[in-house]
Amino acid sequence: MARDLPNDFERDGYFFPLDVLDEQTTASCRDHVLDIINSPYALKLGNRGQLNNLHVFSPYVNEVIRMPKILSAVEQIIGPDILLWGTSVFRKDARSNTFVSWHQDLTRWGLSSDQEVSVWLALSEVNEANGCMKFLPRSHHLGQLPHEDITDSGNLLTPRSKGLYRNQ
Ligand SMILES: O=C(O)CCC(=O)C(=O)O
Repeated sequence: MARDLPNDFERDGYFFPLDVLDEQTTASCRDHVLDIINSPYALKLGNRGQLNNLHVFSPYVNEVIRMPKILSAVEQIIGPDILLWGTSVFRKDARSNTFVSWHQDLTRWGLSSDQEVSVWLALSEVNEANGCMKFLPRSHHLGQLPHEDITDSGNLLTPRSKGLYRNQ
């Protein structure tokens, strides 16, 4: 079946895969993010498990998120007037118990307009066994649903004071 980004996104709530970063850019981006995670700046951006808004701090990240392939995909969904809401890095180390609990981004961010799209960039190999992003296909047709936050030390969305990386 032919892929059609805006239609597939509207039908399923996601579009995957999108070939954006070449191998070299992926590796350099991963190294750059790891350097930040291991630096004292990680605490200014959240903690060593979830770092937010790296683009404000890192010109390199700021450049990557504006790559034409990314902007073009976003534009096909919400049009050319694009406002960046934020950037986040979720760290899922091998054999760790870290995960991101089920949520809808709009609800988490306190937004109500569905003129929003999240771009998820994999900075390492992604498969079902190693913590890939999961979707409930077509669940967006149910609209915004109430959330229950799951408090768990491995949940990267658990407030910092109770999370795995609380002291780091
Ligand atoms: O990486 C994940 O498991 C979740 C990421 C996520 O929630 C997001 O990109 O909005």
